[in-house]
Amino acid sequence: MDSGFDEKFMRLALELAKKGCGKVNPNPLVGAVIVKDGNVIGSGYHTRYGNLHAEREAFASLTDPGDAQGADLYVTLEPCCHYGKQPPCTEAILEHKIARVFIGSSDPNPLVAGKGVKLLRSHGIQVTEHMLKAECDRLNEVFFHYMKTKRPYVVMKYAMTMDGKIATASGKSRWITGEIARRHVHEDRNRYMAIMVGIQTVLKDDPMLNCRLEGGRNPVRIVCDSCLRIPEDSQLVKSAGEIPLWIAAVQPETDSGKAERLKAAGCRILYVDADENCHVDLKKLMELLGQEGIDSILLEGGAQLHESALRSGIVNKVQAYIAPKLFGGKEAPSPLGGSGVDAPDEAWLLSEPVITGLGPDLLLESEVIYPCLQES
Ligand code: AOF
Ligand code: ZN
Repeated sequence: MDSGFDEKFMRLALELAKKGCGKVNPNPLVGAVIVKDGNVIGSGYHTRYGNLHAEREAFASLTDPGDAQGADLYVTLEPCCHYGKQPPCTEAILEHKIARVFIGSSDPNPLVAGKGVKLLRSHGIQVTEHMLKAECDRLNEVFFHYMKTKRPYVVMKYAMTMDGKIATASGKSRWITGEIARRHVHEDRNRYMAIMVGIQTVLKDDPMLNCRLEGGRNPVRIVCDSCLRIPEDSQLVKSAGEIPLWIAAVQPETDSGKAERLKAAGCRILYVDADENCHVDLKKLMELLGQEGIDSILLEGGAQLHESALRSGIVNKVQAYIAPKLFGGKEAPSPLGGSGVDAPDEAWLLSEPVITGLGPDLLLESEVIYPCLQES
């Protein structure tokens, strides 16, 4: 069998894995395909946190469980070999007498981490690792980061014109990109567990920050609001009973009663230490959110918070949506505020971007490659 043929089945497993987007966090997205004599005889994916793993879903889809004997299994992540919410997938693979296993990514979970592969090999199963590894790894960048650091994977997102403006000089920003790009943002609001903005964005735009995809999941909404300035009649507070709203603030010296009123409205207040500028210390906030089980955050502005986030080393990926338009205007804002860097050689460096066309607009995605303080 040539390798192009094998990759076709791994690609199918990848497509299946993506169906778990927004439902499996903080678990990985995993897809599995069972192939015999060149035909797909079973397939499955991890559908929801706590549910069956992809491999067992694939076995459950077989017409006759005996059909898997001597078959090949393509799975996007190394099969687990431990008891968690689910029993080990390696056991199911052995029980079904699979002959060969093709794997995309290795599982960084210390309970697995190579032990799954070893166990399969020790039972005479032929294992091929790293098939379409780059694609499989990219699919689970959140899981890998969270498993390693116990802090959320942060994606900094903004939409700008080709002259680098995120709003006009008078502050209007609806809309910069077209419908297809905006739909992509909602797919990400479904995919990432939380969305975070600064208080300035709330005061200026009064956003809802929900996911408007049919069947989509609303992210936990987080506002960085050191002094608890959030208006009690804002859309965010008014909807806090239905969609989680967490406010990250610095504990005030005197209690004005606002915190109690916000809590009564359904908000959750997370008190975090202040940084040297008396703002919420973002690194500490990430630690806290990681402990709360938040594996990923879509950071949607504004410019001030973006720059602070980069400066504190918490940003993993940048998503720049670029619309073929020009706004002009000396006072029109750009995606990063603050004081920025002084010299070009002090720039925050990004990896070579992955470019996606979204109708008339472009999406550029790059990893931040400064020494990531979170991982040190
Ligand atoms: C797989 N296939 O589909 C998934 C895997 O608590 P549990 O039992 O769901 O275990 C979660 C861990 O199992 C998770 O951290 C990761 O290491 C692995 N997830 N493994 O072989 C799957 N979802
Ligand atoms: Zn498993």
